[in-house]
Amino acid sequence: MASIDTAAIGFSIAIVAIGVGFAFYMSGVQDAGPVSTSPTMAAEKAMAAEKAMAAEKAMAAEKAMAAEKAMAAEKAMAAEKAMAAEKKVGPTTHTVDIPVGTSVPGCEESNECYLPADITINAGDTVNWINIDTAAHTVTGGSPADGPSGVFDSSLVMASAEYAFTFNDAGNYDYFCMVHPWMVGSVTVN
Ligand SMILES: [Cu+2]
Repeated sequence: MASIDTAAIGFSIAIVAIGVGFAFYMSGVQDAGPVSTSPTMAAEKAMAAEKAMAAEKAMAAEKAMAAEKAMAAEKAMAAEKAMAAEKKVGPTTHTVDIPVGTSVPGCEESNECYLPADITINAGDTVNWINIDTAAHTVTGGSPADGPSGVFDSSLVMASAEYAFTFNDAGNYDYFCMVHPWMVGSVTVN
């Protein structure tokens, strides 16, 4: 009989234990209610952090681009300065060829009796004519119609010979070949 009592007591204790456990479980579920909002807050925080990082990254990228732009601009300015410095280096010599075959008419049709036939230079620059033809030619200031201007005249430039003249005054200088009057050219001095 005593064993049945023990079993009954044990059963009762077990039921009470389950009841208490259930109560605890319910309170836990109820407690979980307000806590359940924290995951959304955490997600919001994570999103905000991501946004902040993205903004930082964008700013860093912008800064890098601005720095690159500034460097490119500096380089361009330096290049321009170098070019300006080169220009200021002083008088230069320009080459004009007297082409092969100009002793017979034809070159005037394409304005190639001197190459280049028209050249623009700065005051103080020199033009050096090189006769690469087999015939002799002249580089004579003026025009076939008006004759020599007297400003410059190479007289006969033999095959493979050269003639140079320095133009110190601005202006437009026509010239021609006294041997072959179809040969004309011009020098524009700025
Ligand atoms: Cu000639």
